[in-house]
Amino acid sequence: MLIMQFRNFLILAGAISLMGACKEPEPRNEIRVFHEVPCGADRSHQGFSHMSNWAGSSYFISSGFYNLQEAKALAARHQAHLVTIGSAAENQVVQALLDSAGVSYALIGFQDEQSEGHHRWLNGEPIFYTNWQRLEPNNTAYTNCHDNETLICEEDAVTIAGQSHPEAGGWNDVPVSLRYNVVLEQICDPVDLR
Ligand SMILES: [Ca+2]
Ligand SMILES: [Ca+2]
Ligand SMILES: [Ca+2]
Repeated sequence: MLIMQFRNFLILAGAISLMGACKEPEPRNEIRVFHEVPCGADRSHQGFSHMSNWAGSSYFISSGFYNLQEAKALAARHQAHLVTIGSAAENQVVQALLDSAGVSYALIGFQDEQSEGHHRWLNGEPIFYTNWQRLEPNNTAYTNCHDNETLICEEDAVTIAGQSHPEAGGWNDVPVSLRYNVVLEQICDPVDLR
């Protein structure tokens, strides 16, 4: 009897250790998995012509044109923010998005509406990097300075330029009333990717 019980115990122990051996290995590098998954792919692409993923964010470029106020509303509707650019590498990612969509200029989330000359990211992100074009920001609209008798010479929104511009990837402050393509950014949620 005791021998039988011991034999059953050995069989059970063997089965458990076999189950353990078949278990899926844990992913060793979660960051790598995180970056490779197109995290924005399941979100609505309606109204956006291209998207790309980089370092845990998804980037979308609008096919339509929006001024700064409209762009903020667009971002809120898509649970995203107007793109923030924190490094030369991220600047390159955003410029490449403009180039793939054939866009010359697009609004980014940088602005100085509250305090002239004190540019801030709309989502409150710290400023690690800027890439102003030569003589920018100049806060001066050389064209379209009047709109229905109202002076709109101030420039408090900011665009990034595509490859057709001699200073491609460079930033320029522009009037908040003018409409441009818009780049939105979504921070991917790693929990969604499991
Ligand atoms: Ca960013
Ligand atoms: Ca300004
Ligand atoms: Ca300017």
